[in-house]
Amino acid sequence: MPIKIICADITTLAVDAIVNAANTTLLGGGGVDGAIHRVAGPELLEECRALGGCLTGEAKITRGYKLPAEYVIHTPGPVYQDGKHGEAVLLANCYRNSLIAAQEFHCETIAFPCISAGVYGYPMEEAAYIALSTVSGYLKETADRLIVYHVCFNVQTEWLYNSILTSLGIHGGRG
Ligand code: AR6
Repeated sequence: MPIKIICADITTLAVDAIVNAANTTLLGGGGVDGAIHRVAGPELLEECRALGGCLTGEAKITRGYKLPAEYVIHTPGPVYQDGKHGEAVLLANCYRNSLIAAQEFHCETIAFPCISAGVYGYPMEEAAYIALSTVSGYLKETADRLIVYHVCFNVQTEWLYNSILTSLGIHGGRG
């Protein structure tokens, strides 16, 4: 299974597309969104302005500008309330729609952060489970040849992702 778990700063990765855990304005913010805009430079914001925002769970693609990645796929995750407001479906949609966008742009490699698990408060374990089960389900369904990196920002998260991957019976890999 072409799923890899790595511990890294997503802005340093020379993949075809990195995914931005954005907000619905697509006009930047903190967390991974802020980091991506800082490295990409002001042209990214300019392109984002022209997109007119994005609904939660949907995804829009831009160029990567000064990033090593060719494209950025922007997807606003759900704000976690109590898990009873459709958060899981919306979060799964983020992963699916990002993968569809990557496929449309003929990407071979894509890197995801743990969407919604920072500022938006999604419990990390549930967010990681949704990430891995959605991506592996999509790759199986579509027989897509994409290599998907799940980028963890610390070793605890990396450990969690690896244990979920094992519990799902998926053979991933590092790096
Ligand atoms: N590389 C990889 N992962 C990162 C990086 C990085 N450089 N920086 C943070 N993370 P968050 P959200 C991890 O808060 O919860 C913004 O203001 C982080 O540890 O970036 O979806 C947007 O504009 C966490 O595990 O995204 C929105 O308003 C994960 O990325 C809002 O935050 C996601 O954390 C979105 O919140």
